[in-house]
Order: sequence, then C-alpha cells, then structure tokens
Amino acid sequence: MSKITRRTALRLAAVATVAPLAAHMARADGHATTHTVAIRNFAFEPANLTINAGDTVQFVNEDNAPHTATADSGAFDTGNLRGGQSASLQFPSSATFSYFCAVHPRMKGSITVV
Ligand SMILES: [Cu+2]
Repeated sequence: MSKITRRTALRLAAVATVAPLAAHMARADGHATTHTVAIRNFAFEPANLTINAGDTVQFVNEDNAPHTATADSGAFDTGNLRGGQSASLQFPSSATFSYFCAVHPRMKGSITVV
C-alpha cells in the first residue's frame, strides 16, 4: 500500500463512522410527537400539559359549541373551532404558555415546553 492509498483508506473509514452518527441524530429529531388536548364539556383536557420543544399540540373541539385556544400573551390562537374541528400548533422552543378560550374566558389551560 502506498502512503496516498493508505490516507484515502483512512478518510473513507472516517466517513463511514460519521454517517451512522448523522443517521442517529436524524432519528433523534424524529422523536417529536403530537399531543392531543380535547376540548370537552367546556374544559381543556388535560388542562395542564408539559411537552418537549419541537412537539405539536392538536386541539380537538369535541363539543358542539365553538371554542378557541388563545394564548394570554397572544403567542398563539387557534381561532374559532367549531364542533369536530381541530387545530395543530407546533412549539419549537422552551416556554410556558397560559391560554384560555376567547368565547368562554373561564376555560383555561397551560402548556409548558421543556
Ligand atoms: Cu370555549
């Protein structure tokens, strides 16, 4: 084996080592999940939810009455969800959100993103 050939072989070995790591990282990103918050009997269920950054929360209105999930801070708002409608929101980074229903402000919930 010449020196050049040996160096090329080492470089190929390094690439082969990096590739599986990259694949593993891609899988780790794929762990983001979707959580469901049911809006049922004029309440959010669960009312308090903790999720990981990157996860998605799907609000599903199971009532006949319209509801919203509206952040106190204005950071998000599903808008009016009629019975049977849903809205999905992704939460990319750590934060805590208190939210309420704009139609029935006594309906309250929170999402903690860790
Ligand atoms: Cu409501």
